[in-house]
Amino acid sequence: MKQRLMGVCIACLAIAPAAALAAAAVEYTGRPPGVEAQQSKNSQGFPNPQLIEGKPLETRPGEKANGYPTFPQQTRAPYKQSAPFKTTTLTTALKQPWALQFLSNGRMLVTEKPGTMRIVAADGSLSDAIKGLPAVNFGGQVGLLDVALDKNYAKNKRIFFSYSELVGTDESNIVLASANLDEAGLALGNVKVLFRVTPVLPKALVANEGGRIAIDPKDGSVFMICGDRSRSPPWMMAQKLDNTLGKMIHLTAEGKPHPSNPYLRTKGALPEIWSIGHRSEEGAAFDPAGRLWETEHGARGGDELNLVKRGANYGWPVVSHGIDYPGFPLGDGSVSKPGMEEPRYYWDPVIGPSGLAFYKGNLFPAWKGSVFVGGLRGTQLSRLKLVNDKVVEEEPLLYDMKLRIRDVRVGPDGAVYVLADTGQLLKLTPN
Ligand SMILES: [Ca+2]
Repeated sequence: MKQRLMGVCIACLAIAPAAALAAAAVEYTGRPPGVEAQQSKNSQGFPNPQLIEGKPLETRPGEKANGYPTFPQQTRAPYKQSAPFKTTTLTTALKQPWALQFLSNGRMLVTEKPGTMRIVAADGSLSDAIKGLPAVNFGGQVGLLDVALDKNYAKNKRIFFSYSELVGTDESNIVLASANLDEAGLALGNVKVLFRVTPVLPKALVANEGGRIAIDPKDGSVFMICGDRSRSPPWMMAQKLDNTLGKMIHLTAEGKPHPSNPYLRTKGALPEIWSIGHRSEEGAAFDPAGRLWETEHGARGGDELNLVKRGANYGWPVVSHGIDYPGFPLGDGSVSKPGMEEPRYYWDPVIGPSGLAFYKGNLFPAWKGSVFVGGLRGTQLSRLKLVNDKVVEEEPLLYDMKLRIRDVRVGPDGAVYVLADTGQLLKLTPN
């Protein structure tokens, strides 16, 4: 058990069983030996945030003893309370929900990791499972993952979705597909696989697989984040251009490498690659200025919020603001190197960042300029206020509900919608 857990990101396990956490505690208590938690604990056994205006939420020492931010407020931004809100639980009946998108009339399209997609009505009632989905390899962190609507969905009813596919009996990879959704008939038609992550790997490697999709609001092209699937110590796949592990990929809506991609004419490089050096990306979203951001899990420490640029290298596993699971340095222990992008923000210790959504609505004026980050291990919805691409304040919402938050989206009505691993769909509105 101990050996098996060493290379697995405990923060990312679908629903971390108490036994797994107890066993992992031998390896990783979330704080250095001898340092006792000062606050009450969340459902994952980690301290709740410290809520003092102007002070950081985190009070524990970082995992990386010699770690440091490379610019002010790259980590531990001050807490600031913002707008009062009320939380409505629309349903608790979803099965390991992973992603949601908004259809018309307040309805939502939701994926469930075991391999089903449903429509949730505005009142929270669930449709039957949508028919016509391909077979999904469900287990660990994977199954049916993200869903996104085509930029012209109102006309063409095309959706994009990602899932883990079994290859033979022992191998798997992440797949991006498109289909046409018949909302009234609850069926998918014209299902096409657009892209498969390469190489295929043993299906036992169920961690750090990525799968989050973001649609470029300018041209409707499709980005997907592909995790590196590495155990500990990490391999160098994310730094190599001959595979799509540890990468952001960028395709046209028809599934071709996008003509603006950086390595189309680089010998030996895969043409779908947009950026490299990622580990385990769980959130992706465009900001109001039309720029792509992502969140990714570090190992021990070093969870990141990144602004994604064409052809950039995000450093994994050469540089990190965290350490490897057994407590060893990653690479030579550096937090930065020339030619590698620094995260715009990082967490050490980790929160297990998941879904990502910029607030673009009008319902909460106080949340304009903020981005929301779901927290799995942190069991919180982090609100980060950005000014000039720097985080100037951090506020943990919903932490008292003790839920592993998987996805967050801002609805067309300006409300904030949140999915939790244990089946909840929550709606946040002004109080
Ligand atoms: Ca990085």
